[in-house]
Amino acid sequence: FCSALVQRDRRFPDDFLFGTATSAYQIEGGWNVDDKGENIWDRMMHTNPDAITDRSNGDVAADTYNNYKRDVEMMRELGLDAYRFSLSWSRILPNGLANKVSDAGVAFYNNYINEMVKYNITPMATLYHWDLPQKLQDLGGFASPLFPEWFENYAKVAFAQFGDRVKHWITFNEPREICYEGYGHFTKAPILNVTDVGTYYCAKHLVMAHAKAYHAYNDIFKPTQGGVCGITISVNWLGPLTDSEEDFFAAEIRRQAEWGLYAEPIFSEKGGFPQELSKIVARKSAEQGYPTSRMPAFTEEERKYVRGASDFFGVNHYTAFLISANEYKVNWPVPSVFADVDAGLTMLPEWEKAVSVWLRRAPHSIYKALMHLHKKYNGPIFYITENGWSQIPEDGCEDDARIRYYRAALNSVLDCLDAGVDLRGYMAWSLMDNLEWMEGYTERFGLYEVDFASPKKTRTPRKSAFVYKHIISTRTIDPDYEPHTRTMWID
Ligand code: PNW
Repeated sequence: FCSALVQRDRRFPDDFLFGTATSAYQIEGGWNVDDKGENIWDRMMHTNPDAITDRSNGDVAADTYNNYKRDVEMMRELGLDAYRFSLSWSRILPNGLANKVSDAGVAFYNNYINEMVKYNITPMATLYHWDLPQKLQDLGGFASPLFPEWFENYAKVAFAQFGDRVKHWITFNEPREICYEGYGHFTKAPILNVTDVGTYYCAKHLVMAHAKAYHAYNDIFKPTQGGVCGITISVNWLGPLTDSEEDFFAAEIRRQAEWGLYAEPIFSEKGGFPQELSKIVARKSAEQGYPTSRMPAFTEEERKYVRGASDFFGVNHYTAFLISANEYKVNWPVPSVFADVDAGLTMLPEWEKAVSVWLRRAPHSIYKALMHLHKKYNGPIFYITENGWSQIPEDGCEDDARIRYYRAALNSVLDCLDAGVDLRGYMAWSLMDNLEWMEGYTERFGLYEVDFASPKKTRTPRKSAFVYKHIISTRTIDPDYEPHTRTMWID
């Protein structure tokens, strides 16, 4: 972070969308108001509090259900062009299925969206950010081949209710975290830990569900509403630890398992699951006595239906890992996705650490990840739909490490734009502190601090909020900019 003169010269285009991101369960609260149905995070946090670092839950969270006008005021303070948020499926369809639409749930999102639109903030809505209606989980959730149909029906309700104002739709947030962490491991609800097939079954049904929603939008809604529909995949940079051929191959297989499972069927020319990984899983499955591969295949018809079914590639990017064929291996359960991959991973000690164990400031990681995707998938339209930095609550509002992170990240974004990547926007995670899933309220990602002990869940801008505001309004990164006040204003 040193090329001050060069940076000052470089500008973000006027139509580049600067925003922030959040998700429903992490901020809304109102978990049982009106006729809202129970979701898998409500269930897990209520029945298994020991799984959560501080035994907390999202019953109230930042209480956006009652504070949404303050949230939009913060968007105006920052001067955001766009805001990415998610819809809670069981708030809109208490039953999970589309037989009954909640008037109260629809009214809440109408109010919230109208407040954004009133101030010219482009709403970007995610249909699914991890809060599956519990009833659908009881029926198998993403492991059920009926899942794509349930999701399509929910998506159609959302497009019909909100699509006159919402022109940017994201079907799923982070398939890897849904499928691997929720079904193949125990780090996200519903903590199934079905290591052999959980991730792969979920991946197939998730990708099919995405395609169904995409086609429904494209065929029925897009002609009159004129928006776009895509998917957000977590893509950290995963490069080889050394120049050896073995490490190059190990990194490729690891990328296929981390995000290729979800990106390849949609964005590759050929479609279907990643080829090398498919072969490895098929071979190991046979050796392990499974009658068919643990990774399900796409029929020819499904492959064609899914391929190309996205108007943009949403990327959640945070950090980088270095992959090794022989070193840093852990004892994965056998069989499991990462036993299938059979590679180790590490980070470099000189990369500054955040409080989340998986998060460090890795140099140029956005540039490396996006250039890789840009070349691999023939220059699709990208949005960075999340990027952010965590700290402990005690660190308060003087968040210089976060400022270093955002400046470096946005510099990398400018490098992508210079290199011809069709990157249309950048959403910082997050507008404000929120429920960090299994870590509860112990890790804070907000540009605004939230005082969770206060009755009103008071929001206070951190130093990084002033820096981000300055970047947005000037369309440049000034590495020497020092905010001289901690009192916020609306331009
Ligand atoms: C995202 N990683 O998850 C989620 O979309 C957010 O809901 C979450 O609050 C945020 O990032 C911060 O954790 C991620 O291992 C989880 O690199 C793990 C990783 C990245 C993103």
